[in-house]
Amino acid sequence: MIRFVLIVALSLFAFQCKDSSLPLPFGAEIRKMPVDSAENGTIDSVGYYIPEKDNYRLIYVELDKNGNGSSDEFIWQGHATTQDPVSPVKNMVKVHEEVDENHDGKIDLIRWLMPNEIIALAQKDSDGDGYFETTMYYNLKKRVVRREIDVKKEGRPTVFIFVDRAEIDSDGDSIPDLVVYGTSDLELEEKAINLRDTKPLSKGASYLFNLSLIPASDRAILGSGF
Ligand SMILES: [Ca+2]
Ligand SMILES: [Ca+2]
Ligand SMILES: [Ca+2]
Ligand SMILES: [Ca+2]
Repeated sequence: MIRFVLIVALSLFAFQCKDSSLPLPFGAEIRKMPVDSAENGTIDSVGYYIPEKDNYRLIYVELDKNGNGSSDEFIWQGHATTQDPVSPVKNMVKVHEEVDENHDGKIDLIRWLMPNEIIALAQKDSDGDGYFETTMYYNLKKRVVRREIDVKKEGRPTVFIFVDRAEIDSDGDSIPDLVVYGTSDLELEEKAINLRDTKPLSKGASYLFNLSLIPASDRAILGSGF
């Protein structure tokens, strides 16, 4: 329910952005608009906007989704808006989003977006230690098709999880040399991290180095050379 009200509140706000095609005036003043999106008397969102002639341009929003007084979603809006198909409302186009999914006050998920809420890339701090060890690549159907995990937290991934296999760089030269197969993401991650049921993998057979070997529907948007 909170989510629904929130979307309506933000959509209405965006509706005031009649024309976003004008260039930003140099040195424009940024203003804050607090919103009680849950309508319970407590401010849980704040929008930052630039006032223009007969127009407000929303540029950044912060939300407190669980109402504990600390923001857990931070959204940067792109230059454009999109027309809602069923109402006169114009929707925001997010370009960047940072989320505190477990509400502990620290960001644990970062997303880079394209129009229509397609996610190009996301980074996740799965164990909450402040180090973003997991990078997720998406396809155009908004599905994660490759997950790279920096298992040893040394600045580069060593496990690459695709839809039906995981590749492992066991000797740290950034080239996968082992492969495991499985049917679920969890199974693949467990096998890859524990080096269970591994088989040798040549560079020529690696999905990471030969993206054309991957079925087209399972290729990531970024870097697949469509
Ligand atoms: Ca919160
Ligand atoms: Ca967190
Ligand atoms: Ca981490
Ligand atoms: Ca290697």
